[in-house]
Amino acid sequence: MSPRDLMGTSPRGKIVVLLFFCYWVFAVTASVTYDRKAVIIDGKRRILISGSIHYPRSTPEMWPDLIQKAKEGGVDVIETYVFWNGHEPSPGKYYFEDRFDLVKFIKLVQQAGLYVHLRIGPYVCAEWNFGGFPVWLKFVPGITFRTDNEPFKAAMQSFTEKIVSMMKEEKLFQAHGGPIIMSQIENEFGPIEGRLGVAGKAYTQWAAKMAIGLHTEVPWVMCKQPDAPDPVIDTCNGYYCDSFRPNTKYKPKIWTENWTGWYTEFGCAVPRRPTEDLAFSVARFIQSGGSFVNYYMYHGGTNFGRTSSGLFITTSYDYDAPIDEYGLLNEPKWGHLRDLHKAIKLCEPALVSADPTVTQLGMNLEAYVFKTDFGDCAAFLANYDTKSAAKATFGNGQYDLPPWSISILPDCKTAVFNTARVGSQISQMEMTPVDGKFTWQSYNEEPSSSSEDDTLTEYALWEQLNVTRDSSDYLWYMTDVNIDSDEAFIKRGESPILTAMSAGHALHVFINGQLSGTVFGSLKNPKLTFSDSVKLTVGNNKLSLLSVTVGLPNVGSHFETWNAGVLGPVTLQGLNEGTRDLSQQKWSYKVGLKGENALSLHTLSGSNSVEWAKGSLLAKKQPLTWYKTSFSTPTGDDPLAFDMSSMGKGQVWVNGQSIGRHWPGYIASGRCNDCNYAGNYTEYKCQTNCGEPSQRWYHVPRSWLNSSGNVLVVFEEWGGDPIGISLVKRTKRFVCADISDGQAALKNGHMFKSGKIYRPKAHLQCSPGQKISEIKFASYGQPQGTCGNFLEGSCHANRSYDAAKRNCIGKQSCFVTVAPEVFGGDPCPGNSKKFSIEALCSSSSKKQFYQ
Ligand SMILES: *[C@@H]1O[C@H](CO)[C@@H](O)[C@H](O)[C@H]1NC(C)=O
Ligand SMILES: *[C@@H]1O[C@H](CO)[C@@H](O)[C@H](O)[C@H]1NC(C)=O
Ligand SMILES: *[C@@H]1O[C@H](CO)[C@@H](O)[C@H](O)[C@H]1NC(C)=O
Ligand SMILES: *[C@@H]1O[C@H](CO)[C@@H](O)[C@H](O)[C@H]1NC(C)=O
Ligand SMILES: CC(=O)N[C@H]1CO[C@H](CO)[C@@H](O)[C@@H]1O
Repeated sequence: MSPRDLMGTSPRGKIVVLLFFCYWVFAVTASVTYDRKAVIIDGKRRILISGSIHYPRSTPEMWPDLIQKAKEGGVDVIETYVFWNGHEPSPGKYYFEDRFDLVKFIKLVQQAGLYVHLRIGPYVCAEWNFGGFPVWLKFVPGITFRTDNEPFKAAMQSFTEKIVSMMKEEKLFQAHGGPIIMSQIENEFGPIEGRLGVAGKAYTQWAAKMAIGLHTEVPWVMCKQPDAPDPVIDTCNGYYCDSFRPNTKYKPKIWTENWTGWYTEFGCAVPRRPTEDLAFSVARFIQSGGSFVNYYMYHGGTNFGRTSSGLFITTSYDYDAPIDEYGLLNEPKWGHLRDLHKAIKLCEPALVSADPTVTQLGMNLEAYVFKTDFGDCAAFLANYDTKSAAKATFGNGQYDLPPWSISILPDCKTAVFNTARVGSQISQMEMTPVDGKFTWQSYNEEPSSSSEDDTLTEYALWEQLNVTRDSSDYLWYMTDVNIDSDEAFIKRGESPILTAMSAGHALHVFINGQLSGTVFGSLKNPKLTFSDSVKLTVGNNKLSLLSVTVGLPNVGSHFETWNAGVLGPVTLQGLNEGTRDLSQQKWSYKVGLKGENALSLHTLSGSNSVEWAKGSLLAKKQPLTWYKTSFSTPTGDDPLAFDMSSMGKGQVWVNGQSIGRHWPGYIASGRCNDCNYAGNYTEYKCQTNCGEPSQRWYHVPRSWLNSSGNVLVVFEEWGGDPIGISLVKRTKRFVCADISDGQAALKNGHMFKSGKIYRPKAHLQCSPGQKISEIKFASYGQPQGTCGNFLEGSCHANRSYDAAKRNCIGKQSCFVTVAPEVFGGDPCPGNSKKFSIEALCSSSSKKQFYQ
């Protein structure tokens, strides 16, 4: 009996039969199954809203709050990848502590009453170093990644089994009473499979079979995998997934990655995705029969330490997600999606039981109606036009649809939500410097050069990862260059040209301890060539190349072939002999920096083990320099960050914890045009930060700080000036609301109170510890502009300010009901109106000082 035989009965009949089917086939009380409409939990088809939160991208102290904010935002499922290289740093040696405490994370989700989608992978991509693969895997003899290769499959199976058995022991799968309702094996393999031919196909079959054989009793999914074998569900990733169809008629339509924004690369502008377009894409997916949508990311967080990849992916993984990097609500995105989720949930009974009837209501206008025999009816009215608003006639009503928008009618009559009308609060955040100045000390990292007692030497250029095994970003390539006294360039007072070819990602060239030049690549082209004249003197010259990686690549196949570092050739041009090839001469190697490996300057004990220069001896804008200072923690809960804008490139630690790589010296290029939400989104459409550092602020979690005596250590490669570094806190500057009165409001997920539609309310909320000190703007009528630039229109209720001032001044949060009587009457009867308000948030906190 195949699941297909179960189709064609009545909708509710199907669920019962399918459950029964699973029961006797697998002989277990499988409480999570699926059919063509939806995932079925405990016998109920569900519309599920999911959000990605990657546990190592925040701290365990942040987890409960992030999960709670996701829950309040209407999320049912927390989705996370499992990060193999974090959990198995060396073969068979596992780590599940601190930010990698996966069980704790899942249990916190469970305590909040939410489900988990565990995307084990264990290839995860995710802009995570090496796509989540441990680098030691690259050196397993005979390995070929992500294909029908025995050593690879053995390692993948062993880690997958490890995770599944942990989850079983802790009773975390739904069948054992836990929150995990779904798991993923592999990740976006479909696009690669074709290139690998027969072996690719065989690998897909093997991966599915291996996963199914683990008997988790929850469905497995494979994303971007059109040939996912039964019963594995193939799912969609992308900015829009409404036209996606699963590979069989008996699988539900699942969107595993709906990109809420996009990641940032060092050297590139920061992408933002308009809230209206994101909501539109989700409504489109649901109206076309989708039943599970995951926001990638819901909280992006931070690539602490050396976990980012890409290459060149920034330390911030904010992703323009509904919860920002710091754990604060990204408004209006968070609130607008919350309102969308409420509206969708009101439609759930109709959505899970009926298939939509699609009707054209005009040019670019469509109605999707879900109507059951049991009296449920939900409608989605869509306007696909990117320029014109539309008036749609539907049933007995008329509905105003802004361009590129969908209105949701949970009873087929009342429009409770439109994707382009953002009714939730809008916040403008601010990074406020904490008073006081850092007092710096410095330590010079002497450029390394070859010497008699070098242990790592060879008459060849070595591939970088082969030597470092990624234990550090840094590898020194050192050699001697002998120049005879009869060299013509010496007599002519000229300099020969040194050329060094590298597979990436950045390179500093030192001659006799002096920096000769720096080159670096980009995500699109990590390879680089240094080619410049260098000052050489008669006799022995010390040539030292400091090759630097910026995260290992995370996308593709054949990870075993990926290289970094100076692969050569390295040549010297303009000598009497012509060009001298240095590639085959004797090279010495040193892994890591002295301050990193020998001295551990970034740790508390290490930083006390050397004499630091202070006062007038402090290094001034020198390359390869360590800096140290100490500071006290400002009181309060506002998230903290370092403003690194005066620095070039390097790494930052606080109390021995790595905050990540800084690179504000890499200025963002891109096209930062005005952004219109309407029209197909791509990551190039709505960019910010052009001409500024790609990342200026670096998050330091409060849980890493003591109240005083915190040690901040910065390693700077380029010669930035630490005097410009400051500690800042992230607070709200002003908050706005912009609400039309034509739209019904939802209260606790309901549309009506004793038959009457709820009135919309403008809600305002400052950060904890802040109060609303001023109403900068308030207008009920037809105000123009957007938050920060509102203007009164010709229709304006002259008592617009009264209610706002009365309700809000001096409060941390407040609301104003949007109704004519609140503002002294209707200023332009018969016209549609809205209420726009902007309020200033001020904090009364005491001044803080550094020590
Ligand atoms: C890798 O390093 C070893 C020494 O550790 C060396 O013998 C070998 O040639 C290197 N291979 C490459 C490709 O660099
Ligand atoms: C958006 O993209 C889809 C799919 O590529 C295309 O069919 C549609 O015409 C595009 N719409 C607009 C307004 O560009
Ligand atoms: C912070 O406090 C912990 C104990 O709570 C201590 O182990 C650590 O050394 C302190 N860090 C600093 C920089 O003083
Ligand atoms: C509001 O302004 C209108 C037009 O200027 C005026 O007629 C009316 O009296 C004003 N109402 C109040 C309450 O000030
Ligand atoms: C990386 C990737 O797959 N990007 C795709 C995201 O979705 C958009 C629109 O659906 C595609 O154009 C991109 O290629």
